[in-house]
Amino acid sequence: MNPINPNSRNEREPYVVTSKGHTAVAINAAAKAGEWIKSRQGQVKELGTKTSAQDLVTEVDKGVEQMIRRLILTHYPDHAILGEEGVEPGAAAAAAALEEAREHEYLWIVDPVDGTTNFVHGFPFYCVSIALVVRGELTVGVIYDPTRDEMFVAEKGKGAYIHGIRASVSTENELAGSLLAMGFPPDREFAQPANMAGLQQLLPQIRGIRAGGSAALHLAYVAAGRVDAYWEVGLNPWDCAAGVLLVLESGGKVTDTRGSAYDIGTRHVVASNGRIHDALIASLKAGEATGYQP
Ligand code: 2AM
Ligand code: CA
Repeated sequence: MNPINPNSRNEREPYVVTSKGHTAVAINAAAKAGEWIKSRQGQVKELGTKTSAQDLVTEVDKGVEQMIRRLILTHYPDHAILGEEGVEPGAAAAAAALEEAREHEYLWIVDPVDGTTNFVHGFPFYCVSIALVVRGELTVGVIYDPTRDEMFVAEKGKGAYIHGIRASVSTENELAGSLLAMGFPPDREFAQPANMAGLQQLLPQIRGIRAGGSAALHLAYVAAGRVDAYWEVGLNPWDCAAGVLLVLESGGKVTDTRGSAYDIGTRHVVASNGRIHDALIASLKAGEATGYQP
């Protein structure tokens, strides 16, 4: 701020656009990022791995995260951003980064490409996920699927929308009639056995199961009523933050796999239409598939 005249901008200070709301900024960033990702499908040049051969990263993930960061900081230079590609791989590094990030009043949580494996293989099920946490509370969640050109938007207390049309969770009451989604993060030591145990336990009780490879998009599908519930053990904050708000604002329920309240640090997540939530958790517990010590 110029100390002599607070209204005259110091030439060295960056110009800050302040006229757009948080949600508009998130939508704009997700749309731009999504278009760019889609244009690069099938053209990955630098395929890298993180913790294992299953844990992929590409130049697109990194480039898109930079693009989203720049777009957000253009509007809100003092906000904090927690992005997948800015954090070292592994649960411990993610937890440490989140603890540091929690200090900030305005925290954006960004996954530039959720479903990187799909993106690399040309399997069209991946998305951009952007959430805003204000003083610890999820307030905006935007997920954009560039393949289907679907923009899922939720604002705290204002509902969830797909291209402006109100989204709501399904009305299924029974596991027997439910289509569920789940997934397998690349960690084979801890997450894979837990998720396999859940699959083994639930598959015989339900109508069908899908493991599409994008936690964020599966959460958006719960919000849209396309699947009745979703669970996964071993997630990071950027995989779920935006999707969790979408589910809550479309009338669903989100907890950890034991039924405790969701927090942005929760790694073992259950999201549902609310009606089958308790049955799903009881089943995961019975199958020792919660990812927590019994
Ligand atoms: P990603 O594509 O953004 O990496 C698979 O069901 C889910 O696990 C995807 O949402 C995938 O997100 C996520 N995932 C991939 N690597 C992960 C990791 N190391 N830890 C936690 N989740 C991960
Ligand atoms: Ca990602």
